[in-house]
Amino acid sequence: MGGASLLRLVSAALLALAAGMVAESAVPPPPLPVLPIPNAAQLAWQRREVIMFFHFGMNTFTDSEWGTGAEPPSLFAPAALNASQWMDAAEAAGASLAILVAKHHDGFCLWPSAYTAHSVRASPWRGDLVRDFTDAARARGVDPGLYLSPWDRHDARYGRETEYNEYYLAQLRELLAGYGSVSEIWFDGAKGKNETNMTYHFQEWFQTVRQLQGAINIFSDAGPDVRWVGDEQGSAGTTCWSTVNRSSITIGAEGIEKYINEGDPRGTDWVPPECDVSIRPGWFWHRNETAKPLSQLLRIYYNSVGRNCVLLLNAPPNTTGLVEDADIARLREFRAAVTRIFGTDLAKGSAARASSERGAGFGAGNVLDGSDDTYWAAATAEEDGLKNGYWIELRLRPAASAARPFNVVRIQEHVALGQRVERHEVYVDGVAVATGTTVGHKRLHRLARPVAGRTVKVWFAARRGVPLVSAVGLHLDPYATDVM
Ligand code: FUL
Repeated sequence: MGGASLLRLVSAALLALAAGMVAESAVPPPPLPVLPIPNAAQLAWQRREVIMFFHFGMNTFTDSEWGTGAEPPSLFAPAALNASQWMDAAEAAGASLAILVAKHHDGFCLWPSAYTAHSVRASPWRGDLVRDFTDAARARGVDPGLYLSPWDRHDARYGRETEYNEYYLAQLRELLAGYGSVSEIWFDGAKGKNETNMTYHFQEWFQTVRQLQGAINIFSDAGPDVRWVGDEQGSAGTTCWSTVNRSSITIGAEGIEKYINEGDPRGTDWVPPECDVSIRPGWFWHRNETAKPLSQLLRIYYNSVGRNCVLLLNAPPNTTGLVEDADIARLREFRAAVTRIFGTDLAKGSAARASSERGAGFGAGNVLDGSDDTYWAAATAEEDGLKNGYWIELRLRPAASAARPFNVVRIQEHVALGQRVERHEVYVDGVAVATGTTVGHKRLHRLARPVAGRTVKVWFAARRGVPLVSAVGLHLDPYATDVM
């Protein structure tokens, strides 16, 4: 055998070996994303699902919701303020992030700001609530967030564009440079009508935030990271896209509510919605108000978390400086109910099959493994020829199906690669039980009554690209009679 033919033989053998190795060990890569997609901080935020809000300040002591700014600091006198006790509320609600209103519209600052005399420094209390709050949160494994009202009814600079924007930015720097890492900053769009008006320099504000805090999520009506959902009832649209065109939203403007409530399937910016709602009628504590009943809090959960949103739940501390025991008990009841409903997945142990599968690592069974990171991916449209459409079917364990009816269907998309589903239908033994449009991070369907069956099929009737589904779960909500 000549040298050249030996070389040919060896290289052919090597090639065959390499081809074999590829066939044995290679898995298909994930499909291309459908843009836009969330960044890491937005993705982590979405998975929190429930976060806490604490409205406490001058209004707590004057029994109001919007202070005038004329309140003397001497009124701020909580006898036993204890931010660590507030974290009992966050813990009870199962929240991993808690946001403090550091300054509301009345302009009174809960930290000793160097730029104004209108702060806790001039009050009988004299502490630093931003310090107490951020320390207490971290000590309990809760990430802190802050709210700094743009609208300020106290400060004389308000209305003088450069001066007030400088003042506001200086305070933003105090908050974001002086208290360690902050996970969310809230820019409220509220502004009184028929009062002094002015232009806020949002671009300067946002860029300053980015400079000071790398992994923070910036909230406003228009993001850039997280958007307002457009109402204060904790209710997203039944169609709810994480995408919008930021340039179509003017912060604080009237008439934007519907657009931000539903999002925009053609939006080029990933700005998922946050549903802010108080567990009491007011944002601030009032003696005669009490917490919403469990049934209402659960309805809010379904209408927010169950519609691709994060729920921001407000629990207002009282004039003593404590969250009322009854409120904490209600939050605990709420979390216990959520755990009771979703802690058991009746789909567990089913056999899953789908219209098509992309290959190893993307099988239908991934929707049952409890992880947001694994998902069923259908074969691409070209491979599948779209002859079957897109569907996934669970065949329930025989013992489970007869004995254990369910009245909640949970569907989750792997949104890390973009939000895709535009329309879907759910069938139990061939009978339609629910239909909807978007899915997103999580879509919860409450059925009119519990059903039992052998098969549950979800049909993805319209979508952008192939659907990527990380979970299909079935649950029994024993509280459903209260909430339908
Ligand atoms: C609104 C404010 O006017 C309310 O007082 C409250 O702070 C709520 C969260 O945002 O725009």
